[in-house]
Amino acid sequence: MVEVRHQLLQKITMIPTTPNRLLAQHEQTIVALCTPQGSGAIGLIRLSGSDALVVADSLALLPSGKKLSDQASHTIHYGWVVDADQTHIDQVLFLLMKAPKTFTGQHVVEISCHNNQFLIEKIIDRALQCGARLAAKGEFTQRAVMLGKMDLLQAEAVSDLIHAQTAESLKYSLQQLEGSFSSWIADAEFAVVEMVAFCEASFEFIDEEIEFAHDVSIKMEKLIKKIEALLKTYSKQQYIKEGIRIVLIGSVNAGKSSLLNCFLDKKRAIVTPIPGTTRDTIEAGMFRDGNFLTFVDTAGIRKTDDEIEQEGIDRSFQEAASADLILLVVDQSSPLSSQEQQAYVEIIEKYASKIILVHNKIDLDQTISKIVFDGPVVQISAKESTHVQDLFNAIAKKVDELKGSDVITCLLNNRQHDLLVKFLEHIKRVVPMLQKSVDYELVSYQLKESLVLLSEMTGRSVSEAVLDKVFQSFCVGK
Ligand SMILES: Nc1nc2c(ncn2[C@@H]2O[C@H](COP(=O)(O)OP(=O)(O)OP(=O)(O)O)[C@@H](O)[C@H]2O)c(=O)[nH]1
Ligand SMILES: [Mg+2]
Repeated sequence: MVEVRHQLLQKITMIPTTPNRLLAQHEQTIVALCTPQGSGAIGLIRLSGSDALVVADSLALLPSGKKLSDQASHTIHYGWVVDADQTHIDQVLFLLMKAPKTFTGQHVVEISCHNNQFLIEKIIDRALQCGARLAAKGEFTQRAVMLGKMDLLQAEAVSDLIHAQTAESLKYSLQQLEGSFSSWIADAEFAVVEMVAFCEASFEFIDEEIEFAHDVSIKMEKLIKKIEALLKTYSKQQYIKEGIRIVLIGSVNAGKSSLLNCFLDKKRAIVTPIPGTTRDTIEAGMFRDGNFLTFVDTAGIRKTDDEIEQEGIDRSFQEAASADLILLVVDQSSPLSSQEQQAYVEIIEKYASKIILVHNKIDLDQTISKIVFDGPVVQISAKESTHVQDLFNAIAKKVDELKGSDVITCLLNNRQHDLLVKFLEHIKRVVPMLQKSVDYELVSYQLKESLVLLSEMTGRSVSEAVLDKVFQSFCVGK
């Protein structure tokens, strides 16, 4: 049986995976600026490819006059980037890293230069003259995947690591870059391969059929539970990854923009006594209590004949629908029209579980309108910034509720989530097949199909279009 499993694993890992166009392309030497554009002390330009050392030799001048490529791998050299006529372009450090122990698996030369836009352009132009071409988005990481330096899950973790918004998401991205999710998938893959092996063996040991079915059922149940547990925490994973979207909704002049400014402690949104001041949504983010909170100010809700304002109000409702939390703001010092009252009631009925009701303008000492709500209610003065801490406490409590107490093993992105859902559907189809008389060939076929989805997850068997899509979200130079 071990033999069968072994053969199967081999068969799976031998799926021809790298599209031909990409294979040809990754031979070429690419160049890009890896550090962000703009002012700063140091800029880092990276070369990678089979001719990276040739390109580097053509543009590098060392004080000793020796060739850069003759130096030992993984060493740093002071020198100059020079023009064809040996004119100095910049004084730099060359980081020489010969294949295969490099990020991409190819020869890599990194040039640490002065961070001046003109210098950087000149150095890159010089590399192009010497035979390199400009790197596409994420092309260095794509090469690392194609040359087996990392799998697609780890490559995605590189991008997540760069864009992580919270300490928690940084922690998960780093773990995933180091292979935590890849080994999670490898375990799932192993469990399926084992099941296939059971099935294939049963072709030969038909007498022991009942026991095989039982063993496969138990393994299957365990695997299904494991996947369901991870998928169940998907929305919580997104709160960690993307942060929490908090939308401020209410009638005109309720004080939504004042509240946004009060949160941010700056005059981000325009505030005036004129009803209908905010026409479009305004977003601003901040870190608070370990979470990244995005506040969204919206156009006040009222009946209007103004086409532009109406468009803004429609957007307010769309924002309410997609929000993680809603701060429903009411000006308690002035009466509400029956239409406004009705709008508040409708929003509460629709989104009660994600609402914090905010009674604003308590500094005015007159309570004319209050909305009844059977959930968290906070009274504040956005203008005078009083009781804002109470509101932050209420938000923190709601965020904790949203996150729940389930343990998270990894942070999935959309692609991984959708593939895992499909994989779960696939293996769940096997469960009824294991009842009564079992057609092992059919079970085995179904299981093998599901393995293809896992190979797509790790990038071992993935289409060119999917690869392009994944690496499109990267920046140039990564
Ligand atoms: N006294 C008092 N006035 C406030 C308070 N909050 C806002 N205001 C005033 O109410 C008016 C409207 O405030 P905004 O923050 O623009 O209200 P809004 O909800 O954004 O209004 P729209 O953009 O028109 O929907 C301004 O004159 C604010 O100064 C408050 O807590 N107390
Ligand atoms: Mg406003």
